[in-house]
Amino acid sequence: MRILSFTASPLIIALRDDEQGTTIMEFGLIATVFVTLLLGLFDLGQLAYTQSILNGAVQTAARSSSLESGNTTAADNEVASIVRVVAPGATVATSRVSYFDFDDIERAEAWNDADSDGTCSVGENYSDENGNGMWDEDIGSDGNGGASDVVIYEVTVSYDPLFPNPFIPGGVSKRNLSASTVKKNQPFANQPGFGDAAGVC
Ligand SMILES: [Ca+2]
Ligand SMILES: [Ca+2]
Repeated sequence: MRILSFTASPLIIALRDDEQGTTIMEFGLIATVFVTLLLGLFDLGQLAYTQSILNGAVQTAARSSSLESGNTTAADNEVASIVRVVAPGATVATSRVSYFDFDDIERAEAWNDADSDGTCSVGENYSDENGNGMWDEDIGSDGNGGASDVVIYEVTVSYDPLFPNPFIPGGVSKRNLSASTVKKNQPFANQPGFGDAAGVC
């Protein structure tokens, strides 16, 4: 019976014993971890800095908007302009909801909750305090309101990271931030009271 035998060639032996590529392999592994950490730090830095800039810009815009001479469009544009310095190309969205006073924030309009279910059911009477012709679970009105009104100003920001990281889940997706504040408008005129028109849900 013939027994097959295998004898490694000198080339195979040389390749097997060659350790010159070891350093490259090690560098590749370490570099991946290092770059991931570095990108993560830069990304967190941009996130924290943008949030800080956004907070300050929102406060300034809300204060200027609360004045009789306030220009909300200009204030919003200024916020976007400031944010885009640190988050180029960011999408900036703003919203304002006004209330008669602080106690009214997210308050429902008065209604006769006959069935005690916490909402204005069909047939129940309500008082249309904000005058929009319907019952509102939140009495707030969109916009900057008028004299002495309390306004919630909120800004949301979405941007592509300057330091995307393809090595982690979500590392290249958009970053989303928001900031809000509450300010009372300057008492530059008499504040209209609540409406009292009756309605039926
Ligand atoms: Ca009800
Ligand atoms: Ca209403």
